[in-house]
Amino acid sequence: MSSKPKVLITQKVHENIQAYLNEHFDCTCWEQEGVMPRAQMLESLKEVQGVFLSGSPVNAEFIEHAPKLRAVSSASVGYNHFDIEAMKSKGIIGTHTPYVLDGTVADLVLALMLSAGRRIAELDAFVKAGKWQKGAVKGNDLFGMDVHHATVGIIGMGRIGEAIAKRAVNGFDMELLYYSRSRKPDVEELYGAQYRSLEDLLKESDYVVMITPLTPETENMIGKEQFSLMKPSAFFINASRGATVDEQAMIEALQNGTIRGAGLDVFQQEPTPIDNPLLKLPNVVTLPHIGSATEKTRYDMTMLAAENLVGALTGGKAYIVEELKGLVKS
Ligand code: 8YV
Repeated sequence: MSSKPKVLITQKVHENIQAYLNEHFDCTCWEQEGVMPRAQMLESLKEVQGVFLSGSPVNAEFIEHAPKLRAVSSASVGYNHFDIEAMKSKGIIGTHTPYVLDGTVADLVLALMLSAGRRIAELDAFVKAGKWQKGAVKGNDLFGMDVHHATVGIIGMGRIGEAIAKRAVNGFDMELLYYSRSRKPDVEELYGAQYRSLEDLLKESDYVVMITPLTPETENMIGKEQFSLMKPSAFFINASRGATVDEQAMIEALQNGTIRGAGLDVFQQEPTPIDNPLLKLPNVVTLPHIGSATEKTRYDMTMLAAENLVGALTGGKAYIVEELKGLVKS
């Protein structure tokens, strides 16, 4: 019988990463594309000490099915799918994958700002629909808003926020405002970032960027009142989690001209239903939650998640999420 810890791998991973996991663990793996169906996942938890997953909820139901569970490793930086209290009560460690995706997500945020501000997706559809004809375009029909030298307000100045700040200031000469749980003297010094209250940030920014983790404090942080503070010429960008925003209030703000447009990588429900009114609005750029989705970054995240699982189950190095660090004695 194998003396290696038993673990469940709920998605197919690169062969190198699988080989690394096999060296350390007795693995039960989902071999097909996509993620192991929930019912099967729950049935497979009985004997395992560790689980590798991405966004699947680790809640009371999950934990009830896993009496031997000691660690869950998520291949994501966000961990709002962890029920922290339930995990704490059973002493289950949770790990995530910070750092390796910062630049990739920051690139996408700049792409959303450019795409919304310069109307890239809308005008691409315009050309392809054969509407770019002599005499058909009048006055400022095709004009958008500059990104360079505009004011960007970043909500959530963590590692990804800082990578966005760097690009916005060094690449686009933007004015930088931020709102965060704590002041970031380094970011203020390096990029001239100015701290603002949430209200003032919303009032002063041309591009408002949401990049805060989803927590009880940030859930529905932006709603009708907050949109009404924004400039009618401003754009709202969300690459954090859909639930940080009251989506209905955002739809209304976009439909009635309270704000000019939006660039969204995340939605309240994912995949977002095809009848979501956001999908009908020309002033909204929508993406299917691809912030970290490049081959290299997803490989790096998956490798880091595998290393975290090894570290968590063998007392080695692991990126344990902040709220669960106390479970490990140093
Ligand atoms: C994840 C993300 O890959 O890291 C995160 O928090 O949002 C993405 O990069 C995705 O959530 C995995 O399900």
